[in-house]
Amino acid sequence: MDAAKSFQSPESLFVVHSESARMATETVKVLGCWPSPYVIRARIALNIKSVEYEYQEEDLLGGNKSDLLLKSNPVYKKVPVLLHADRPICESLVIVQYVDEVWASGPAILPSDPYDRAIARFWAIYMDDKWYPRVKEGFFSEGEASKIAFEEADKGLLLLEEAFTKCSKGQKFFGGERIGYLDIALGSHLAWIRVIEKASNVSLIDEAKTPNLYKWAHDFSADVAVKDVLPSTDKLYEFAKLLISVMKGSTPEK
Ligand SMILES: N[C@@H](CCC(=O)N[C@@H](CS)C(=O)NCC(=O)O)C(=O)O
Repeated sequence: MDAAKSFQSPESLFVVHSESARMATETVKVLGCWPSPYVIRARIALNIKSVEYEYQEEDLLGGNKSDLLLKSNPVYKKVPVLLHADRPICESLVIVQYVDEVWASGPAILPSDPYDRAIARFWAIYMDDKWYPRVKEGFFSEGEASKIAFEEADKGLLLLEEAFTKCSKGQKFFGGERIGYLDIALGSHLAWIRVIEKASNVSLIDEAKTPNLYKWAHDFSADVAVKDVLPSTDKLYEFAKLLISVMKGSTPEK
């Protein structure tokens, strides 16, 4: 390698460091919707880093997205959006990684080892692309379609139980002794999982079938960075009834 090219003067290092320090103090705003597991991810990441932020609730059910949301996420028009120094960052997992990098001096969210980081990203994509869609399908469909979807979701949980054993290396969380990237990716769904278990009379994260995930779910929900942003089962259950009635165009059952 050309030594002259790789050399960074002490002055330029100072400029780089002071720029990232300045960014860490810029204003932070989250556009969200409280029942959204994806919004919960962004909020947990900010809580882990003790970042203060303004929160703006979007009325998604009423179909009233703010101009700021439409302008900030013109591609998907979805929450969450993180506005940092008025610049938008979209997609929950991208936001979690961004928060980890900008507030790097706080507790690490992604694993430090590149291989562990790659594995964590792999399972997070699996959860979003494969596993959670089956859970949702089980909930929103009926009869045989619902049964098959829940069976697939169950198989996915067995894979995630195995992934937990490997990633946690005998510790409390996927990320070790503290909540990390995969904890946030899966844990953000816990409130909906409990509601779906109650409404559909199924057992997903089950003490007998997935004992490690069962214990993990308890520890995760009780964590200080999580407990105030994860909605209660009762509150979310009421919302789920409303959501279904809006989807069916009817009045919610009491
Ligand atoms: N892949 C996105 C999913 C975000 C998402 O689906 N957000 C939903 C709320 S849970 C939303 O904004 N829906 C509004 C819409 O679809 O118009 C992420 O991880 O951020």
